[in-house]
Amino acid sequence: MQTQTYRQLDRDHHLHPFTDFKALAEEGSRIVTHAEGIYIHDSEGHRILDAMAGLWCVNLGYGREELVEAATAQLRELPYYNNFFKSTHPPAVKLAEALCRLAPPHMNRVFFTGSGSEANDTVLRMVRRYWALEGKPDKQWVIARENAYHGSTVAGLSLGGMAPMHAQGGPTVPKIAHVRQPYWFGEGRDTSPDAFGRECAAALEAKIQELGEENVAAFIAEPVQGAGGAIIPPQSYWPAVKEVLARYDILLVVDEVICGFGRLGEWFGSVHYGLEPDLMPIAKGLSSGYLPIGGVLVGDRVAETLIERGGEFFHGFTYSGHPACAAVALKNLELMQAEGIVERVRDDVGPYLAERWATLTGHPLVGEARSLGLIGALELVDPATGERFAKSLGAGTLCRDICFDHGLVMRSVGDTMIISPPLVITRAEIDELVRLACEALDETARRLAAREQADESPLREESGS
Ligand code: PXG
Repeated sequence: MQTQTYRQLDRDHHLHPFTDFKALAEEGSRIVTHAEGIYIHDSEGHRILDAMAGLWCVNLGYGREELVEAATAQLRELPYYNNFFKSTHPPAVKLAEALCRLAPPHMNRVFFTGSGSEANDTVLRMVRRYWALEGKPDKQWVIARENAYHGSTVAGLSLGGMAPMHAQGGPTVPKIAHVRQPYWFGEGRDTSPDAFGRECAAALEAKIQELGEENVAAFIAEPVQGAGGAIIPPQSYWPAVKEVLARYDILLVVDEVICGFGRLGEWFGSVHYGLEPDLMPIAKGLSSGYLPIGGVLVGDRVAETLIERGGEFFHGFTYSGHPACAAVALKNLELMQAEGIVERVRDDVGPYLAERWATLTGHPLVGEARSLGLIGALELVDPATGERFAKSLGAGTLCRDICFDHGLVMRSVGDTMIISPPLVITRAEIDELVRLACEALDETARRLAAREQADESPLREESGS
């Protein structure tokens, strides 16, 4: 089928996620046809460096035959069976064991789901159930953070702190509160990063006290906020949060959907930051995105109560631990270990990206370039003032579109440009990524200057009056 035919059918029948349907219908979608390594190809013959690893997930890169074989072999052997009603199957059991071996020592159980959102729905069910079983049924409040992303189901979006999502679809799940995010560049530049990190931790403590410890079930957070804008907290933040949490009896949920499986140079973001979570939702990199699978790793404290005192847990999904998805995830973990992917991110390509990415700080459009492991962000600012552009200029979206035209997928969150490339990216490919990003920034700067000039031109003033 030709590009135009696909575009027409897409426009006529397909409602895309997180999309302005009408605007997309006018612009037409990009049709991605195939991919290999860290590159995707579209139907018009463009080869594009995918610096987002799909949607933060294709960690082993595209075209890994071993994963394809794991899926097909399992589909032939047993394409589906469930884990309900006292049944299970070898891939789910093997994956559960492998995951618990990689997880911190106090995490020895996993509950499988089909996605990260379902994992966070499971989290909400588990923490409230845990406290009810502990004889503290009032402990129901979950404290999350503004601008966090925990998924798009009703529980996921309620835990998340994305204001535009809350504004759509009516009331969110009750008893979820949001506290300040540790976004120094966006919200804390009037003080030092470390002081700001401690202020954010203090805001968590203030919220616990306001709600009353006896009513708070858990605190949930991403180690590094992904969808919110690759927000790497100030160094003081996590140690200060740990100090706060040590003073209260509430559970810690660390959302590892993006940071898990090597993104920060450890198997889990929690390990990087020295956290001891009670629950860790996982998904994405678990299967390198080849098939959909997620889950919740459950620490011994919660697991023992659910097992010993819980009776039946009325929760689960048709595809919890789906055999083909589990087989692919298992193979993905085996390959990651055999190829030393996590160590490579920590000791080689992570530091190399940090070094190369930091050079972009010198670009007039860049107010901050930050990275950790293989996650990174650029904050776009007006070269004239060093401050944010007017929102109406749409600098981030413009830069994203220009990146695509230059053969690079870099995502924009407002005027923050973010990357999260496949973990198999090489040093030479990092050089290419940074070169493409720099070219795109140059072009963005030119186009923004032209837009600003047009805004100030007499013609524009006349038409506006
Ligand atoms: N937690 C975190 C931290 C995530 O990043 C989810 C949960 C939900 O996972 P599922 O599998 O249900 O999507 C996510 C997902 C973006 C973007 O635009 C990010 C995600 C999903 C879709 C878009 O950056 N993250």
